[in-house]
Amino acid sequence: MTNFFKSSIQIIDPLIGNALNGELMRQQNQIELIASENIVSQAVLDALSHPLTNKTLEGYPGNRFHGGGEFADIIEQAAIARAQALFGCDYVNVQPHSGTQANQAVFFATLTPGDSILSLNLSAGGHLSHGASPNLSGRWFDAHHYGVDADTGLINYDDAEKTAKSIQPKMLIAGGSAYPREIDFERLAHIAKSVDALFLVDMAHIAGLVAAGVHPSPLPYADIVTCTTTKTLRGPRGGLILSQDNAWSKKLQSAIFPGVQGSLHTQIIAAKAVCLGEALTEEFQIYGKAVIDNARTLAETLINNNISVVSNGTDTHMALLDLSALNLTGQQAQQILDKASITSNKNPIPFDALKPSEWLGLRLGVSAATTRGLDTTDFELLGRIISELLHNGDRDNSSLLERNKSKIMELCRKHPIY
Ligand code: DSN
Repeated sequence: MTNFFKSSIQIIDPLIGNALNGELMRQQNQIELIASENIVSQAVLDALSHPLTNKTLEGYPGNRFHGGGEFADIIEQAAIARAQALFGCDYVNVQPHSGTQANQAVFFATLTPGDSILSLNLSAGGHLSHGASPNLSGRWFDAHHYGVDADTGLINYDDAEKTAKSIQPKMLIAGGSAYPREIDFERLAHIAKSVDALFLVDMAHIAGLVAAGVHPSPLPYADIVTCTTTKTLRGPRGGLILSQDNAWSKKLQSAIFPGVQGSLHTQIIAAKAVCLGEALTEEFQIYGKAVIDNARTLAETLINNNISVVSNGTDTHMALLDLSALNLTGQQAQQILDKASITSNKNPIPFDALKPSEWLGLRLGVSAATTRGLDTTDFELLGRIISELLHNGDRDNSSLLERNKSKIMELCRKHPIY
């Protein structure tokens, strides 16, 4: 007998229940190094699984299209107020379902199809939603890209300026998914201004570092900032749109609703409020500092063990490994680390091939493992394990794999989750 309101998922739907249990055990028993992931608090999980998910609402607090929104209004207003306090900005929209939808709403509010945009090249660490050809942004806009210097791996600001002067974009975009260094937001804002372009910063990966005060904020320089609440901000899947002032507020509000989205994901907005509240604490500042220390330690250990790291280090939560000297593709490296219970992802490196199966990069991020409590000593060990595994990558060496896997299991036991 099942009770619709009480029976657990294991009784109602064992296929999905068992897969969920498997996923929990997978997370507990591996070290997560995918740079876009993190491990949320129990409070964030409580919000995500709350019956608030039943509530349909459109519009904004105090101005909804459906009744019964009084508690959702309290929650959405708290999320907005917390984001305003955290990032020191006037305009906040907490409704975007994802970072990509936040970007789409910004485009919808500020551009016309056919307008030119200028963003960081995908292989230099940019993002699909910034004008990549298979993405809607690449189909609807005349997208151009700036890149990084081949020797340093750092953004080539002179190149960005030259391209901006020649194409006169309507929008200059900074940020992405795999650029491991601080971005000179002031310089890019200056370039945007010089060609009368809007300046959008997508700080999806670094939002938590900005919130913790361990990375410069783009808000004083950008017309509009977007981010996700996952990744370093350590919240649920979803996006935010922010701006230091209210210049674009009316257009951005209607671009999200009714522009590119319909009803809210109310339970996700509650989880966003919780993670933003957590990010306002001193504990989160300590976490942000630990993320930076751990990422530097990981990058330094890899370099000291003869693994090439793009830009020769990191200023953020991630290191991008260049595997070309190791005769490995990113895909092969990802599979080798997987076998030792380390989860990572293949990634292009600057000037890489177009085909994902040929990419020569591996992206490693420390945010999730830092949430687990791993410190610099643990990351030195991880760096040595990863180096040893990658240097021996093409050999079938099961004892090496087992030895390193048991060290990873030991780290997992030392730092349990949930
Ligand atoms: N852009 C993808 C990543 O960085 O992994 C998803 O957020």
